Amino acid sequence: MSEQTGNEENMDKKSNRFKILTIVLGACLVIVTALTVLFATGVIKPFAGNDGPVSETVVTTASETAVKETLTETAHAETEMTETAESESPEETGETDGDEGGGDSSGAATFTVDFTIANSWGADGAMSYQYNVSVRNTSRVDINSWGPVEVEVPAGTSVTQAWGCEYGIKDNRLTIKPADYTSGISAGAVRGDIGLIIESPGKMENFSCDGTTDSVGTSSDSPDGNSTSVPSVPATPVTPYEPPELEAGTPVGNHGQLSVKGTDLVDMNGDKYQLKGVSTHGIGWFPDYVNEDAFKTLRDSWGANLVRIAMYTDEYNGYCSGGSQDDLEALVCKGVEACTDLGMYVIIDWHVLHDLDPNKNIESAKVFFDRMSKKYADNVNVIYEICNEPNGGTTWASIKKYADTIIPIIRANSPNAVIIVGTPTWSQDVDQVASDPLENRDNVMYALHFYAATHKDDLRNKLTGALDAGTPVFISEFSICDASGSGGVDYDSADKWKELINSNNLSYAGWSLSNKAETSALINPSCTKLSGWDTEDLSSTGLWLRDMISGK
Ligand code: IDC
Repeated sequence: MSEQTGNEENMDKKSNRFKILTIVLGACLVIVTALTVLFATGVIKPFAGNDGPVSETVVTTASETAVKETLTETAHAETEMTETAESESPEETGETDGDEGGGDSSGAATFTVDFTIANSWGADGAMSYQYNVSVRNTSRVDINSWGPVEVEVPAGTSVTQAWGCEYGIKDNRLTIKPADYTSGISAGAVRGDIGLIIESPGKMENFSCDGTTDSVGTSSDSPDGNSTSVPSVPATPVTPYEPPELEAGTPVGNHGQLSVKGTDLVDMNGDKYQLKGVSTHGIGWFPDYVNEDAFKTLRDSWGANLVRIAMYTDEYNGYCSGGSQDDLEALVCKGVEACTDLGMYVIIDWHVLHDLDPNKNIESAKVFFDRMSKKYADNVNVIYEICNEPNGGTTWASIKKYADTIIPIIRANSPNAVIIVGTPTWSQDVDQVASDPLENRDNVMYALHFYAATHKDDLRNKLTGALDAGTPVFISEFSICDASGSGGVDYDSADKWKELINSNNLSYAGWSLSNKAETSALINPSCTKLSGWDTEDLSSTGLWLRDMISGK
């Protein structure tokens, strides 16, 4: 092959390469032109404009400062939040922890606080928002505290109620930190019994923020160590109730704040005092008997100084089984306030029965007792019965755990209130208390319930033994028929109980203020009067109880 031929071949190769390059460049030009046209016509959007996932990522992973900035916007309006997220600079997202869900086993741990609107009411310019707050421990270590966290809120925002947290508002910044009982969260768990009701002139949305804490280690979490339930709570905020002046001559006017001394209930002068009264039936079943005239009849013609308001938690649209929490709570309050007007003592009874173990609905109980003890903090006549009748094998240890959670919640608001704690086996095992006392036992009494036709010497002996061992007992529910609430009356056993109760000055409430066709109902089934009952209106049980209360 000649040199010439060789050169020609080289020339050909070069010319081929040139052609390929031209084709490639031409193709690129076509693609670029096409893309330009598509962008210009809006058929394709740049990535930063693709909202949704981008804004979510920023909200949950940005640094605390960046999140606060974002929250300023989210608290106002959703659309503004998206804008903020879109314009987030790489530097800000670059501050991201980078150890998602990891925390740091030697130092700070991470958590996320979600504020979710559960309810809202009011009118434009003055809306109330009920936020359920849940805190997720996003680290791999238990945390002992998760606050304070701070978010910016519209000017003029105020908090009307809070549970499970403490709050402050200053310069449009809302700060929340945990209440003692919500502070500990196990690694990876969610704490959900926290909430706020916020009143705001601006529109509020759901929002979240992240935080870190150095307080790591052993968690003081709820009994299961892994609280994940977010209970619903009544929508309306709690307004503290201002009780009227105590009227001299009424039971509360004469005896004031009660307390527990040894095994005795004593009045404000330290003198032994016996409460004698009646329990409503479940207020969800028989709401109409919760009325002031009914209680006045009990006070004036029976000599009662006590009413127990029984609110079932599990049965028949109970507080924790689908009943309207607003309506049930309103009925409890109606009953408490009727008693207050009449100068009578009143028990708020969290009527655990089919739910067996009070820990089953402990999250709702925390909210309920926090609300009630806040509302009635200034009432000297309110007594809290925190679990009617644990049963189904619920142990005293389990009840203790529950009581040692609920009692401090009540004490934080109403430090002196008398509290009644249920005992195992439908509130019969008062004998187990003395050897294994509660941590929080000041002004606490223990429930013993009996149904005279079923419970006889065995239970009477148990009661005597408990008193001898120094256990203060309150007979917060009983009747003289069998334990079903029906069957025949056993007058012989009933009289023995009466003697035992009175000789020990024990306080009691008889079941139940209703006209249900069952032996324990105090009103005859044919009587539809809701107050002012005469002798002929009362059942055999009603007549017997009226005699007992009036001292016959
Ligand atoms: C009963 C009522 C009855 C109702 C039932 C619901 O009398 O009308 O249908 O509850 O479970 C208790 C309980 C109390 C019971 C009562 C009678 O505290 O709620 O009321 N009883 O069974 N303990 C022992 C007996």
